[in-house]
Amino acid sequence: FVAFSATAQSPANLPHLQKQGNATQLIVAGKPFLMLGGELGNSSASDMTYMKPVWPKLQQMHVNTVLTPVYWELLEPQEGKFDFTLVDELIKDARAHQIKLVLLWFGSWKNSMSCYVPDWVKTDTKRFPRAQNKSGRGQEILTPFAKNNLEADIKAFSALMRHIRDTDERQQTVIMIQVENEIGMLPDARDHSPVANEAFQQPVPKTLLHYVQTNKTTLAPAVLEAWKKAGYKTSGSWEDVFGKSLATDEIFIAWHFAQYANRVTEAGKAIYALPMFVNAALNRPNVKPGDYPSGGPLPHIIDIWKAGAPALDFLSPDFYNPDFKHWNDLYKRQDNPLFIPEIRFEPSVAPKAFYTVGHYDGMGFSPFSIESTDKPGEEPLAKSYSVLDQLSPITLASQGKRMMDGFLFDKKTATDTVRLGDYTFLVKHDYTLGWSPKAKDEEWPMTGGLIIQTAPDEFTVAGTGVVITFSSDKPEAPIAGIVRVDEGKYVDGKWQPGRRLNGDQDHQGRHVRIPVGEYGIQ
Ligand code: N0T
Repeated sequence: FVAFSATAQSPANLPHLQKQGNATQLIVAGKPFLMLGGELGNSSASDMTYMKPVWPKLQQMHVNTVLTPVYWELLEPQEGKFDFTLVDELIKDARAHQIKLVLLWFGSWKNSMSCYVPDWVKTDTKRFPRAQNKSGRGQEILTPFAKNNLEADIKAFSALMRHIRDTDERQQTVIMIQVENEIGMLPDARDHSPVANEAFQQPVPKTLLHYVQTNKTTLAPAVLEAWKKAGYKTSGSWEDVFGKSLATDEIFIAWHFAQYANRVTEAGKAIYALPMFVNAALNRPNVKPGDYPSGGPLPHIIDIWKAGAPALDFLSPDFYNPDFKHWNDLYKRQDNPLFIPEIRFEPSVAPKAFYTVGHYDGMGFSPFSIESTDKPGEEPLAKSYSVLDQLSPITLASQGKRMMDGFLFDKKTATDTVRLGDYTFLVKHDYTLGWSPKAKDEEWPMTGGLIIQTAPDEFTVAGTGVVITFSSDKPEAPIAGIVRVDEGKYVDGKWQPGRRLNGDQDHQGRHVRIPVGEYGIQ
């Protein structure tokens, strides 16, 4: 009798996305995983000595996933000669600190520019042509229209994915890949190089025309508007179908960026099929494409990316804008789960992380330049992540099932209602009580949290700076009141109650409250 045991992972065991109700979850090692992330500053991961003191900081903040660039210029310093030293050390150090990795492929484009391409690409503009502006001036941006550019990127990215497969398939420290970084054209709405101009005269591809026709009722605003104005044509050049405007220039370049990213993604997945996504530098209202990076995976043209890059698992927003809810509402769709790969690292990330998990069933959250803090243990984020980490078995089990919601408050938007089970909760910023002297301040710190129904009449609340009252939706119930409130924590998924909160702490049974400055679970 000879026993045989397979060691190789089947693709089903790789990190992958899976639906639960109407939420999409990241599955790692067979279980849903919440990425309590942080993205490194751009240059930190080019020197593992520099990184040494960073790892313990990350652990102190309860970061379980690091988003870190892999730089094409350092991966392939000479054409065809790959150096995996940095990647190997990165993976080794991440493992030693029980941290997962999302690798950001700084390949052809990084914030529009091509600053991470190796010097043999940078200096050979004949072989690796650049995008041009309207007046024919070459940019420090590879054109997406040159086969050589795409092939060189694919070669390098494939080598990377092959190496990760060969060295990490068993342990799966690398769980996801971002393809390129904040793709978008500058300084004009589209590339005006000769190859680009030629492509612009070509008919709009059938795939795209088919997509816009099939999805006519839900089309992204800029696409619909352009197509409508030009009379809903179903064949012809880009200007025939979408009219002559900057919107058309953006649609055109978005399609070609999407196709390029799609080919890179397909090539990588054919070797090692990790989930892959792209991120967007958000635009601002009343700014023209080209003044912001044109044609990135932005909400007003999102369908172009959905049609042009089906190999990508989702598209993500980077937050350096206000209006957190506004943009998240646009990115969270049935065909697009929410993951926030970058957000400016400031105190408000703490309540925003709660809101992302509770309200959007977010797959993860990741402040940018996470290593920049000097007091990691005291960061509001550390307190928020500690709570989210304890709660993750419950939040993950509740996603997509109408058992959980989140809330986010400032002085202007200080109240919200949440319905769960037989109850309606009126949730408010703690300062609406007026009990704190700071309630008189001009500005209030952002606060927020989440609530989960854990049994018909039992709810778990977590967050900071919130106060909650509730009423029953049962027609026969004259009042709804508090039986008991316990604060506590989860240790290895088991609830360990601390104080019984009553009297002043629940206002003699009137409300549930987590004051500003405290981060807790009740
Ligand atoms: C981000 C980061 C990094 C006042 C900026 C944001 C990262 C990239 N780009 O630190 O460069 O690699 O993805 C661009 C948005 C800036 C808006 C500034 C508004």
